[in-house]
Amino acid sequence: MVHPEVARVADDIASMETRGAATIADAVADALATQAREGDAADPEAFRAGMRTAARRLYDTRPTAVSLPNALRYVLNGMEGGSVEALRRSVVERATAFREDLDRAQSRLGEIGAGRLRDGDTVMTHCHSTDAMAVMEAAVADGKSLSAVVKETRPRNQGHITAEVLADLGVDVTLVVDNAAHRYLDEVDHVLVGADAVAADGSVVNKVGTSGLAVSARDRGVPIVVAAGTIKLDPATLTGRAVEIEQRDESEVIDPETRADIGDIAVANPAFDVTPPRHVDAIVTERGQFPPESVVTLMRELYGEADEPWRE
Ligand code: RUB
Repeated sequence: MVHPEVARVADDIASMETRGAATIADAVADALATQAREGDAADPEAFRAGMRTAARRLYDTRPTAVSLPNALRYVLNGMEGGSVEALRRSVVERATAFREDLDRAQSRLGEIGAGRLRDGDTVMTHCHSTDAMAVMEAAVADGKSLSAVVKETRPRNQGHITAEVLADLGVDVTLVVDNAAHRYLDEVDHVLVGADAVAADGSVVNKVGTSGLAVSARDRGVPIVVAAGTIKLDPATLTGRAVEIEQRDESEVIDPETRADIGDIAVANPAFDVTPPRHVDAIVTERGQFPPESVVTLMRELYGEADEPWRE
């Protein structure tokens, strides 16, 4: 049986109460640990089946952030032991290690990325990325004074979270509507975004609007930096699988009443888009920064085959 806490975590991810690729990964690892610790399995087989069911429940929440299946893989592939007690211990240890690594990776990539920012620089952001925020935080900790032009990021306005985080860090923040981005690019030194997935060819999947921002930034000669820990690398793309782009409910885009007044129209709400490697200057990970075309080497080194242990 899926523990109620696992169901709650899954519901929070689906409703975006819990959101952002790294935060989702952390939440699912913690949920698997809860399933292991508090599940009611009577024997090893039931324990393993319960873990797989819990993992599938978590997997089915949102399709794009690869950190989610990467977290499930890391925890489930470390499940071992001949008794329920041993299995339980292995899952809890593995989930704890995953969450600690995630935390360390974020601090490390922040320090690495901070090296790109100079005192007095202005950064443009899109959406809210904890990896990107780690870069800003590390730069501020280095004593750099920074400004930010923060895109509000329709339809869910995650830019408001970014604005609050950066203001708390002491960054001088200007919030702009998405359509004003091009107008402000002349005044910024870097575009800094996160990623939900990075494909083997170096394409970056992130909040819809990232690819248009990257095209505009290229046009203005502004470097585009993607802060993305290695859990964002999608090993399934090594064999040519495309990253699925989540389509969310149209009510996020338009009020149902207004829509009815307008008449017979279609509404589309893709949550993410794909920025090709030629529009990305650097991908900053905890293992260093890479030109997008070379992440494939790191992907091969860190991930084997993209198995799906929750399906066995
Ligand atoms: C969040 C989003 C973020 C990435 C990276 O989209 O696109 O840029 O997930 O975030 P949503 P992080 O709000 O739809 O989840 O760096 O925190 O992993």
